[in-house]
Amino acid sequence: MLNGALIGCGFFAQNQMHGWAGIDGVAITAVCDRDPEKAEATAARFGARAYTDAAAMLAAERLDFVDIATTVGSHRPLVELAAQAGLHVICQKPFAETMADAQAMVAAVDAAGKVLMIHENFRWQSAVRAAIDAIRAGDIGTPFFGRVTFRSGYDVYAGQPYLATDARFIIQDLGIHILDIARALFGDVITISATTRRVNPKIRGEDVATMLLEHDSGATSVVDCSYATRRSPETFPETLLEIDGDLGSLRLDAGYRLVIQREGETIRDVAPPLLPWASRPWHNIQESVQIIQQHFVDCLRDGREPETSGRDNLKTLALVEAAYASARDRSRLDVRSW
Ligand code: NAD
Ligand code: 89V
Repeated sequence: MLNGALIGCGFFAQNQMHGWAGIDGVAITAVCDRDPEKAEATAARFGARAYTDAAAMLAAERLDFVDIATTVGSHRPLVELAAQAGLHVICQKPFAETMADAQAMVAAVDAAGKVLMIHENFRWQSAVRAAIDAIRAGDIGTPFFGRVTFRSGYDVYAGQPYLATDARFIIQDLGIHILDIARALFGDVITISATTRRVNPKIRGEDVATMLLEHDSGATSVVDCSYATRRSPETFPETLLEIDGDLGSLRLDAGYRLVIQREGETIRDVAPPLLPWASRPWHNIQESVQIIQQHFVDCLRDGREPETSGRDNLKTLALVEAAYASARDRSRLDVRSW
């Protein structure tokens, strides 16, 4: 049995607790939030002990890992605390506010000889995964063009008010997921250029971003996201794909429809299941939480580095940083040395 503790009992952590409850061989024995009401409510809901101080919790509990579900500003001190306590760590995206913080966290967990995985779950959504598996299997040959797109008018600010008030919004919150999907599909990136806009006047950061990526593999991808797009049907929170390869093409269309054209055409319904604790339209994301948690546990048991390890995520985070710099300076940036 692996014993874990959750730090941060807010909006998204509830999904993580439900997810863990469905993973065999894992028990989340303690939860912590500096807000005592949130800590106690989550502890009571899921049958764990409640704490308001992470250091006190790590000192009192016998743990194998911590799951950090706080917002980005607290990630570095909490990851370093867990590393000092000799624990494996799974930490929510965005990993860090700066590359220096992210590198320090990777080094701290490495020095402890433990595993650090980033909860970068979009590449683990079952529909997206079906597309990644098809591309990696060579179903359309070698990709030369891709579009990874997420456009929505869904009110994300109601559940996550900080998204309206933080200086950075869509690239750091959502673009990070779809940049990571582009890496999973087409490999590491050589150059990136980006434009950003704020369309909604009531928020502080940018709610639209369009990015152009040149990949090491020779593919070019367009990665675009918007929370200012009124569309019907509303596709939140689906990531849609269009990929052209030298032998065929792949589309992940709205409604979780995967179309692969080679000599003929195959159409698959890749809709995620509605888990008993999940609710539409979030069920796509909610299912991926459990899938990524299972990957974390499998990697711990097998002694493997997770696909979305802290080290791997440095490359996704570099794209976020470079996209902001490119949009600010109207430049195209080589990210190989970031
Ligand atoms: P939230 O503000 O609702 O919850 C964060 C909680 O952490 C708060 O209750 C806060 O009191 C607590 N906290 C902060 N610092 C703490 C500390 N040092 N010790 C103990 N508790 C502390 O935020 P949220 O919307 O749940 O987002 C949390 C993270 O999850 C963010 O990084 C966000 O980007 C991410 N997120 C990921 C997904 C996904 O699909 N991967 C979806 C939504 C949110
Ligand atoms: O997945 C996320 O990071 C969320 C949302 C889907 C709303 O962008 O913040």
